[in-house]
Amino acid sequence: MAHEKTLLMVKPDGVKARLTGEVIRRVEMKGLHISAIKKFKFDRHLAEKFYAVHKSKPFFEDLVNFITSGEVVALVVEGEAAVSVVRRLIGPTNASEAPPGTIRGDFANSVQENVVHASDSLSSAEYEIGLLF
Ligand SMILES: Nc1nc2c(ncn2[C@@H]2O[C@H](COP(=O)(O)OP(=O)(O)OP(=O)(O)O)[C@@H](O)[C@H]2O)c(=O)[nH]1
Ligand SMILES: [Mg+2]
Repeated sequence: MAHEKTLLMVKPDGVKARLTGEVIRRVEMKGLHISAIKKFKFDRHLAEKFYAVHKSKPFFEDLVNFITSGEVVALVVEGEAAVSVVRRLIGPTNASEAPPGTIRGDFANSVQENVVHASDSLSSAEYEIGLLF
């Protein structure tokens, strides 16, 4: 195991539902460290870069519309095995199937509006942090 950096982001639905503090609380309670934080609104150009891996997916247009629909809060999270630990804290993509105790399982019930994003690998973490910070 190693010290890692990952990107965690509260999406527009999470910010509107005032879940930013709850997300931060869970990350800190887990023993991870927040080394940077930023609130902003994606423009289309940045959203298309951020979600470039999904460009060919049928939901790409909806996803870009959603992520540009309001402010987000991006966090750089650091700690032991941070990439996989944060993915486990947020739960599976489809919030309807996410178990209780995970952020998506506790606060969402949709595949698209699922409260948070987190990098799925060290290389995507590097790409996403470089893009947003
Ligand atoms: N409408 C719709 N949106 C989807 C679908 N699959 C994924 N998404 C959205 O696209 C985002 C990115 O998908 P993935 O990267 O596969 O899922 P993920 O890694 O768990 O989610 P992120 O942490 O946000 O990247 C998801 O978080 C959802 O918001 C789908 O089938 N339909
Ligand atoms: Mg993803």
